Amino acid sequence: MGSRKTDRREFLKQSASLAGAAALGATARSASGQLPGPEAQLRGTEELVGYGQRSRFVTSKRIPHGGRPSPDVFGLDFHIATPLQDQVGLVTPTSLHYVGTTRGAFVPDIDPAKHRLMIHGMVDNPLVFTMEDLKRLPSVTRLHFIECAGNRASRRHVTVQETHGMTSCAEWTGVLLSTLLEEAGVQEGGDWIVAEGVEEVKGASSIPMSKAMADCIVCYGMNGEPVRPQQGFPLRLIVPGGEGILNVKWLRRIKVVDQFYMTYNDYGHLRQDPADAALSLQIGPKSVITVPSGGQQLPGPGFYEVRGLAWSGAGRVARVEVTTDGGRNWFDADLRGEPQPMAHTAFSFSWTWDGKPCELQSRCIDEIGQVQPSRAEVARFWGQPEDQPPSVKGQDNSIQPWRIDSDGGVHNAIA
Ligand SMILES: Nc1nc2c(c(=O)[nH]1)N[C@H]1C(S)=C(S)[C@@H](COP(=O)(O)O)O[C@H]1N2
Ligand SMILES: [Mo]
Repeated sequence: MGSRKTDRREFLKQSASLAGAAALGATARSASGQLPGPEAQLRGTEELVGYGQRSRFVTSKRIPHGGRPSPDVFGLDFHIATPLQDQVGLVTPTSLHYVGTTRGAFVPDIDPAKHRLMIHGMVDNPLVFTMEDLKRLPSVTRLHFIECAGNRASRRHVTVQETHGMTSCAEWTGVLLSTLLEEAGVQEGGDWIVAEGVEEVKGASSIPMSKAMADCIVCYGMNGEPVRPQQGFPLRLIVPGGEGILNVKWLRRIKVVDQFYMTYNDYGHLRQDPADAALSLQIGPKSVITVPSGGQQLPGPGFYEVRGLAWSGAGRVARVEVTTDGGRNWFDADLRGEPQPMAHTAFSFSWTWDGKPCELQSRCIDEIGQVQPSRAEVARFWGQPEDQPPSVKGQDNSIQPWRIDSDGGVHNAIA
C-alpha cells in the first residue's frame, strides 16, 4: 500500500512540474508561465438558459446493441447500449441510460393528463389512478440499476459498451407498489401480478406478489425530472434487482392473478425450460472494470486508478476484488460511498503498471455472500465440456477479463 502511495505522489509531482507542462505542448502554458484563458465563450441562448447542454468537447454516445440498427428504417428503436467507459460516478446520465425493448417499438408519445393506471383482478377494490392522484401519494426516491438479460459479453466484443452497456443506474422516484396494492386489497390466492404497458406488444411481465409488495416502485421521476419517453414516460415500474424485462415501461395496468401468466414477453423472452427458468427473475452478482477497458490505450507505465461498477440483484454490494495478474492474487477495491441495495456501486483500485503484459479482472461479492463467477465456472455449472471455450447459458454475470499488452493497448481477453 505504502509503495502505491509513493507511485501516486511521484506521478503528481511529474505532472505538476514545468518540465511536464512543456511536454503537454505550447498551448498548455505560455512562455511567461501563465495558464491559458478560454479560447472562446459560450453565448447565452434561451435554450441554454432554460435547459442546459454538455460541452461540445464531450461527445460520449449510446450505440445500437446486438447487431440490430436503432433507429431502423421505420423509426423503431431496439436495444441501445450506454457508454460505460466514459461514465464518471455511479449514476448514468439520463440521456445516456440504456434502452431495451422486447420487440422494438415506436416510443409511445403519451399525454400525462390522459394517462391512467388501473389496478384490478383479484382485489377487493379495483382502482384507476391519474398521474395527479399518484403524485399526491407518499413517495420514495431510490437508486436502482436496470439490466437487460441481453447484456452478455462475447469474445467478439471490443469495448465495455459492447460487453456490458445494457445496464444503467438512475435515481428513481415514485410510489411503492405496495401502497397501491394495499389500497386495492389483494385477495387470498393473489400470488402474482401481471404488469402491462400501453404499446401493441404491451411489454407485459409476470411478477411474484412477494416481490411486488417488497420494494417495487411505480415511478414518475428519474434523476430529478420526469421519466424520459424512452424510459417509460409518464409511468414505469421499477422491480429492483429483477431482470430488465420486468421493469415495465409506459405502465397502464396491473392485474392481480393467481399464477405466473405466459405473456408475450414471458413466452418470447424468458426461458421455459424448468431447469433454468427461475434464473430469469433476479440479476446475479456482477461487476466490470470500465477504466482501463477494451479499446483504450494506456500512455505508459506508472500510476493508474482502476475504476469500475459492481451490482447485485440480491441486495447491496459487500465487496469488490480486483486482480491485475489474471486471477492469481485478488485485492479489495475501494467502494465509493455507501453501497445502496440493487444499485450500481462505483469502485476504484490504485495500481502501478510496470509496463509488462497483464490481465485485469474484478469480481463482486454481495451482501448475501454470492460471489461473481468466472466464465469457466459458469460453463462448468452448465455441464459444458472442458475442451470447449466457455460460453454462458442463462444470464451472463461472469467475470470480464481485460488484457493489457506491453504497448498499453487494452483488449477483451474472453477466450
Ligand atoms: N412496455 C414495455 N416495457 C419494457 C420493455 C418494452 O419493450 N415495453 N422492454 C423491457 C426490457 S427488455 C428492458 S431491458 C427494460 C429496459 O429499460 P430502459 O429502456 O429504461 O433501460 O425495459 C423493459 N420494459
Ligand atoms: Mo431487456
